[in-house]
Amino acid sequence: KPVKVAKAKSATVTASDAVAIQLDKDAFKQAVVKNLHCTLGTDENKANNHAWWKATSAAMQELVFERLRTTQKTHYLNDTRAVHYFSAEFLMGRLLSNNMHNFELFETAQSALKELGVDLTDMLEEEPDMALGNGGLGRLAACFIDSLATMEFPAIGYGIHYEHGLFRQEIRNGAQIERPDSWRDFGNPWEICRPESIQQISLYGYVETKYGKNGAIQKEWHPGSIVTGVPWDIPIVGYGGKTVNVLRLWQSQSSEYFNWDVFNAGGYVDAQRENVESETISKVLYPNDETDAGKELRLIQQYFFSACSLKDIIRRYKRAHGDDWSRFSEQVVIQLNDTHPAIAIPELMRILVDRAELDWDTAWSICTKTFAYTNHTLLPEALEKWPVRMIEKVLPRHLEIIYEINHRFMTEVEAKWPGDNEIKAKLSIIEESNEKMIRMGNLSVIGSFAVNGVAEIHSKLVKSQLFPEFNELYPGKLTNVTNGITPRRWLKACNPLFSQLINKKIGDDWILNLDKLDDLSAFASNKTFQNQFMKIKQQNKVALAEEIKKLTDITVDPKAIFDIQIKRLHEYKRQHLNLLHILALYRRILQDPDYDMHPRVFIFGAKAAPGYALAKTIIYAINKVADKINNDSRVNKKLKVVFLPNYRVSLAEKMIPAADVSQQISTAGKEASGTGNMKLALNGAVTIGTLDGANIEIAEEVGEDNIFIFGLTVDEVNQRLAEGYKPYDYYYKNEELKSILDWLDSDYFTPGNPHALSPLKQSLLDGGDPYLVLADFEAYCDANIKLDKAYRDKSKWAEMAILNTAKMGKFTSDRSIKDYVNKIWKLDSCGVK
Ligand code: F58
Repeated sequence: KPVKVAKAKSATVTASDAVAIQLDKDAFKQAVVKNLHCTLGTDENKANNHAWWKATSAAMQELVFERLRTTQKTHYLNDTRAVHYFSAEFLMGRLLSNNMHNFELFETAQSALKELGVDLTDMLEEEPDMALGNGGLGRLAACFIDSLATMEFPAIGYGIHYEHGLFRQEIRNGAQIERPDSWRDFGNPWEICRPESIQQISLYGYVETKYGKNGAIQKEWHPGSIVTGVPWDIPIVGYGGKTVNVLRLWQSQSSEYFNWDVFNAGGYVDAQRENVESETISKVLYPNDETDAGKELRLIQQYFFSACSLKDIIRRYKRAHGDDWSRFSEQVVIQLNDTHPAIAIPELMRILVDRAELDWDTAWSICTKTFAYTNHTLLPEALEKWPVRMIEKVLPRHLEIIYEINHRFMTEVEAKWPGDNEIKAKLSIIEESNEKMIRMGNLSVIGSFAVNGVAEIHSKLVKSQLFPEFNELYPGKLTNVTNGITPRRWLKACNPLFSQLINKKIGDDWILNLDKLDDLSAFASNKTFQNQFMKIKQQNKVALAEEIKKLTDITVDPKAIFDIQIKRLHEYKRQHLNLLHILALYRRILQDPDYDMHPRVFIFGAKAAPGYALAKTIIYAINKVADKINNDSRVNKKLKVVFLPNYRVSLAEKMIPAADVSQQISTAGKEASGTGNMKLALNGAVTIGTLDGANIEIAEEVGEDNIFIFGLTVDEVNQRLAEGYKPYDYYYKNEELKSILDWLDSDYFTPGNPHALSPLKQSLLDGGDPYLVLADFEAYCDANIKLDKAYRDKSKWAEMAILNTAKMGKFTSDRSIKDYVNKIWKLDSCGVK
């Protein structure tokens, strides 16, 4: 029997009538069972949760693909301008429950499956996370494509179909162990392979200079190898189920005909090796955050997906416009998510100049109207540079083009600052260091029509510290778009109890218009509402306590404050500042068993880059301190420490709804924006944080009474460093701090293994404490005392927490996308009937 599909009215979308496709419970049951039988070849008696998950996904897929087809047809017929979001990372998490929520079918599915004897929540655990990203940058891309589809903007995400996503983290004896992530081992129901759209790209080889008819110089690249890119499409369901856009991820494959010369010449083994190498390109995601790996394979990954995506875009453009390039930049805007896809700039120049035979100026004009670039970091070690020698080897023609771009740009600089070689050296795409390097940031600024930072303060620093001369040269090019998060995943889906309470109180318009949450402000001091809110928080905490027990065997009291720090492990994010404060509390309770504090559970989730030794030491330290504290009956009624292994999107969804406190304690000026800060506040956690990244805007929204701000500001940090910061001063001045650091250095936490944690102390003292942990320690402890006091007043705390949720309207990714659309992309939405 065919699935019953009914279309709803398509007037102005509000949350309650946004349902484009409705399936009743019986139709849903039928669809699932049909797929169990016909797609999986099993039946109700034999099916385990995994089979049910696949059958349910397949049932959903029928709806999703139908809308995908309609969306693509509509976009094609309307020949719409579209944004192409180029990102080396898309941290999607799980898709089934998200797609059910966005089709407004979650409750239907839940009751349908219940009647089939299946618990939906348990079944959803079968889906592996699609962890094709490291952290904030990759998750931002995932939130953005959700908002783009929800607001019905023509958009396509382009990235890499990694065989292995971010490593799975195990904790053994307190230390991080990396295990491969194999998210596709048992098949992925959400991807469709599109062999009809395969692309081929070139690598290596040499460039031949030729002379054309009227003596014009022509360049011909003779590649050394050719790699095939196979596209996999993941449907991106907008809320309301009307528009379903696509995320297109490229998988590398060796080409049938590449290296036949080698083969024929008898080099069979070499030929095989090259085959293996081309398949290696999309094998694994580099697990570094905020450092640049500088590896040839990473450069090839970047070129591989950028070049495949450009070819795909051009194929589509030509279908509608033939060889008329004049409308290209009207139809196509490409957003570069950081510099990782920046090699697309010289690649488009190559296609326009060498292939389409446009003159340089025309080509450059098209190029610089097509690209826009988002910067996500100011950390010098994260700003990408590639050795000239490496680009010359891998992409010889691109190096020539980069030199030409730079040569012409230097003429502009000379015109603006005649004779100023210092500025030239600073702005040049080529860094004249020992080993000559290509600066991808400079290339991106020069080749784009817009450059944005990701929070107000960050964009200000991009303009004043990172690219001040560019800002002078191109007034108005540098701008801000503050990050955001999708409220569908990060409130509606992950916190059902709270979202239902909100719906009851103020209706469900907030799902598409997050500013509506402000209507909750009127109830923030209402005792009944406070009690309802606190009861739900408590239920969420009980659920997380059970998860903690299951994952770590640690028992925690849900009545304690749940204090959460979840993010990549990095010195600038200062998990070790949190740890020092925990040690201070431990010591205070040991010295005074009646030390007055509300019981508190400190919960961490964090992965460290495998090669980042100090980050791994910090994880080890947290786990070792946790072991001691959790097993010390003198303190463990008041204090517990939990490190949850393998932090990822699906774990975040369980932790965030249960948080009382959100730790956002980076050194001012270092965290570009942060987005976890927004997710936690949206779910009613109160932030303790520095004036850094989006914390500043969060503080503006919630008001200073509803957030615990502490520590040095950006200017104060710079001043301290300029004066010559001496961490030893703090060590000798603060007796508590000194004792704690010495304690860490003893073998108290690592019995039989003294000095295992010494590198930590070392980095904070002799290492110069580059992120000013010691300078902020005292202010942090004071802020924590205030927080602890505030928590004791239950009603006051509930009011603060509710106001945090109420004031998060600004931080929906729908608003970020509207900002991109208005400031940069200039797109029209395209309603899909
Ligand atoms: C993050 N960057 C920023 N990079 O650190 C964070 O403040 C911001 O909120 C977020 O981007 C979104 O704008 C980030 O996640 C990476 O993971 C890169 C991966 C590839 C290597 C370089 C870092």
